[in-house]
Amino acid sequence: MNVKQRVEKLREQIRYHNYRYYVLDSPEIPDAEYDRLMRELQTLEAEHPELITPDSPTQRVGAQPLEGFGEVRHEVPMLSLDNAFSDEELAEFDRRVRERLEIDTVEYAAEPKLDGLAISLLYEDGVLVRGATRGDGTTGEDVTLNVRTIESIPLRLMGKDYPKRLEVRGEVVMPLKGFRELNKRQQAEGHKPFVNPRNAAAGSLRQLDPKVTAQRPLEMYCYGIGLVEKGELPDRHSAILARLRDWGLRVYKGVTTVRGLDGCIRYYNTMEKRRDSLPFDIDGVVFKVDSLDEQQRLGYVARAPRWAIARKFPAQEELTRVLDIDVQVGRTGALTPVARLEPVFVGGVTVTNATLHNEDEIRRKDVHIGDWVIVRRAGDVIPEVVSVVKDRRPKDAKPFVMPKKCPVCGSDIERVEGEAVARCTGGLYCEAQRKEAIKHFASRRAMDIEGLGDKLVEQLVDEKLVNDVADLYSLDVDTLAGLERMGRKSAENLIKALEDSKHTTLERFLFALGIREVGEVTARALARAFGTSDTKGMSDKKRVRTDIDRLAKATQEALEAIPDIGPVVAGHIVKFFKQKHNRDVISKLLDAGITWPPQEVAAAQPLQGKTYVLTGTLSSMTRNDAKARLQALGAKVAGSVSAKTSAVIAGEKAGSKLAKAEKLGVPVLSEDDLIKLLEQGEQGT
Ligand code: 9MJ
Repeated sequence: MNVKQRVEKLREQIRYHNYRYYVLDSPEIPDAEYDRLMRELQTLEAEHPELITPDSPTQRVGAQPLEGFGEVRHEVPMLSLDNAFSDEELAEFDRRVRERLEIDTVEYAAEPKLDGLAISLLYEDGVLVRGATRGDGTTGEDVTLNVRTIESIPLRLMGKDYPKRLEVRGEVVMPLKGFRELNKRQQAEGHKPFVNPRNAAAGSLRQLDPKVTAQRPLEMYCYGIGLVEKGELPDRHSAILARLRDWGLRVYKGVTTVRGLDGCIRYYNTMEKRRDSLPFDIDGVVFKVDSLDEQQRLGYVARAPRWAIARKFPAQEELTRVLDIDVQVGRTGALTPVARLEPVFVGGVTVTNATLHNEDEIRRKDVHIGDWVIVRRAGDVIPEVVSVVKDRRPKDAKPFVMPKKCPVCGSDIERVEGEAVARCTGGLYCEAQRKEAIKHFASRRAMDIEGLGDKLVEQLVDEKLVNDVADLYSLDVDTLAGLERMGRKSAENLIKALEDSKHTTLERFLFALGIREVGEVTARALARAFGTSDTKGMSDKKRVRTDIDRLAKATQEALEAIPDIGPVVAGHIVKFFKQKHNRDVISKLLDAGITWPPQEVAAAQPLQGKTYVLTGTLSSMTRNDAKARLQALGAKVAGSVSAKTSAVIAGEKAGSKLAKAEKLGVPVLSEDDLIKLLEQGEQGT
């Protein structure tokens, strides 16, 4: 084989592996092997520069920064989409389509509506020759050098039967994980973080220096075509997308076809539920009449096709005004500034408050009282103020000043050097902290006191009926029934729920105490370490006290010796038990009859200290079952591979995690190995 042939062979291999890795998410070879192919190609090209071609995989980044972007006139205009904001509007669209086509049921292609930047790619003889933004639909910007750096965009199409000239259209997006990492980097380097993934994608693609774009985590998903010359394409949109996939372009795997309005509504509902678990932001779904013949008969209006519609999700970002900024005191005394907002419908609910996180965040975002702000509510997360619309700031807008004293109890506020949060030092003297502590104590994963909701806790504290968590157990039906909005039946139920809650477990009890940074996992570790298992005829009452006494007397060193407990948490535990009022409350709780069973003798934990990563599909059990069984043997199960991973367990179709394991030299186990490992551990051998 001569050099030219070897170079071409290498390019073909690298293109194929790029496709496996970036488009299919399913690499065949480890990264190290890929790197070797790439290095060999680079070396040969350096020795024989006359062999370099623009579509060589080595040529993604190379050119000098641009002075400005050139213009691109779209030979076939890049249209936008009409929107439907309700099922009714969607039904209207479907009715219009059916009437014009004079058919009963329409077959639609259904796609997620990606929230990024629309891009057109031009391939000539299968080689990427131009990338352009949508611009105003007629004229866009030439971003060829930048799109070339995006690895999911092939520089050359696969296969042979593509048209001589083919324009592919799609959306360039920044996946959420990459967006968060990029923003962390931006902040660490003193740059302004991006407001959302779409802005980050647009900003990254419109960089004059392609080297910057190359470092940004961008991906392109294709959803259609524009210009086609000299070539045959299928007569259905869904089949064209399948063809794009064959040519090595990335098409989102959730793209499908549905029948009629019912099918559209089902797809919309499914995608809305999945929205928060997708790796990128979507702002709706798109329905397109699948038959190209029918598309043609429907035609266009102004700048949008009559054969497509975007069914938008409720907006996750909206504009509203900050009426005031209050400071809330949390269970651990943490002060959180909260913006009181003019009510606004966002993310499917009416929002009146949004968190501002802490003082530094308010400074960074420069939020004033009276400002117009963008509020975001995504999924079930707490709404937050994203940014301020500065040019709408009213003259009388007031900057926020963090109070010097706790707004609830008047105690001093402390802000530990290097920490973002300021805290009220009042502890349980502070009514706000007390209320939060009681709410936490009663919550489902703690003492699980049914019927003791947040509002009732606040009422009980305000009425001075309950001062600390132990007082809950002195309540009686008559007192409760005397409260506003409380019937006798509810009062009786609550007293019964309080009685029931007395039979708990040590780990729940320790979690319920609300010791700083003691979550359920730490509480379980403490219960394992301090719970009595050998009762030696001890009474239950004595045993329960013994458990607590042992924990209360534990030294910093003894606590740090427990797996998963570090110096900070150990410090919080010691400090908690040093305070007499905490010991008194616990004593009162035990007097009230709170009890738990003896600690079970911990099962052998032969995999203690090991960390596994599961990837691919297992055939004999689900990944969740495998995870639970590994954890029961003391192992940790992590989501990503690092040098500390003990082994990666690879099922069928294992992807990039397997490649990463091989790159880092982490051992890889098969499903059979896993079964052996579990069986040995479970039999205690
Ligand atoms: C997005 N943004 O995901 C279209 N889009 O089709 C999808 N956009 C589109 N299709 C014709 N999936 C014009 C725009």
